[in-house]
Amino acid sequence: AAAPPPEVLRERALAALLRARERTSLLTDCVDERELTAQHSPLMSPLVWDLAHIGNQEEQWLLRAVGGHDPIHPEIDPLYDAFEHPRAERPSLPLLPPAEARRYAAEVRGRALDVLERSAFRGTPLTDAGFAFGMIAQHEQQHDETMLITHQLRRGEAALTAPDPAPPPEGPELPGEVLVPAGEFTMGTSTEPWALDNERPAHRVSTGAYYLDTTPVTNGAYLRFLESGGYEDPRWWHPEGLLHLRRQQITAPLFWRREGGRWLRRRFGVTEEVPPNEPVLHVSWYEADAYARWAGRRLPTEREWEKAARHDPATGRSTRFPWGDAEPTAEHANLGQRHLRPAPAGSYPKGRSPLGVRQLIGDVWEWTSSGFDPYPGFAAFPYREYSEVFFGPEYKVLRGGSFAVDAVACRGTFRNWDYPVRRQIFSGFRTARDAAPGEGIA
Ligand code: AVJ
Ligand code: FE
Repeated sequence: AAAPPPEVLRERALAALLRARERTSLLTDCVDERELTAQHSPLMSPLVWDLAHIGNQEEQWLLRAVGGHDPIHPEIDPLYDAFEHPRAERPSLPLLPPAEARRYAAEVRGRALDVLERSAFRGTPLTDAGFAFGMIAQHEQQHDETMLITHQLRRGEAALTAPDPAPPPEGPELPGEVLVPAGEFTMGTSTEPWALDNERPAHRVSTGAYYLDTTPVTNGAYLRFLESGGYEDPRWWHPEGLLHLRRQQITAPLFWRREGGRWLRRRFGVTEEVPPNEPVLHVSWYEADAYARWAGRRLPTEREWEKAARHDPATGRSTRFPWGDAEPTAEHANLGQRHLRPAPAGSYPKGRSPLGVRQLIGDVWEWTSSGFDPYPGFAAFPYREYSEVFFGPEYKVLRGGSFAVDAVACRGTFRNWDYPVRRQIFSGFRTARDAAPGEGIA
């Protein structure tokens, strides 16, 4: 397909950058200076670090690399280099105070929009199709998700609110699982203009026939595992998961507690009863893996997840999203912090895959059984520290995005990764099982 004309690319890049900044402002304007500079959890940076880091990345890529500008404040680069200082140390660094961090990010943005105005969107891999602008919009949105995690971890009254998602449409009960036939499909992409390096290149892979849950696993289902003694039974747990569980005295998903015979959870400063029909949230890979084993099932591989999300059996093509190639709308998926929670299981019928799998995009990041590996033919671009330095089995891949991620940083090929113990992230899962011999063979 021919690249869209420059005015379309410019419009697209501008909209993505503006939307990201609107969200960043919302996340950083709703708390006071003390809260911006405080460390709400050793797992997270102070919000004011994310803010200036967003500006610093934008300066490095849009102003220096694309625009050829000299550095504005070269001396602050090391402060905002995620590899120089672990998150727990960041509050003790001489960070820009809130007003200066805001001013810096705004100054960079002003100049970046001038670079965008003059860009021809071709000539170098960074500028082709506006890649660098798309990458920076995605980077900011990823940090907006990170900042939302910080909001979830912070104590005190709610600083953010959003309307709840609509209840799922009435209709016949959905089948619990969907059969995905055996065979090849195209995984990854060589054509998605703003796909990041780890999503590339497109390559053919094959799977056996398997069953995949129609929706993510719900709180209600997870509670049956928990209440049947699932956390005490070593049969269900990966040995390292069991050790971690005992050391950390983990007995339920993060933010849950039991009170007066009811399960409650804290969500953005409000305590509420755990809703049974909503996808389970804030579980580690170990918890997801244990649930699946208890249920007589397993986590899907990354390949199985992507095949369910992209393979159209009617055409043999891989689409950008489960519903086709069109950009997500509010009718397709729960994305972009429009709601501050996952939507009930069975929501978004317009977002279903050709085989009928629901809610693959948005709601909760879905753990897969796979480690984070490069695709055959992978080339780091534009910097090794985005993906390459993380490749290996110690990270597990998550797919599909959550309610907290914007559409610009979410698609059928998008890959996220984290340690298997992590659960402050907006993580959930669905389960799979092999089909019986003869099932799902064309
Ligand atoms: C892809 C979500 C794992 O937050 O560490 C942000 C994204 N990379 N800045 C992260 C990222 C550089 C990354 N994850
Ligand atoms: Fe970053």
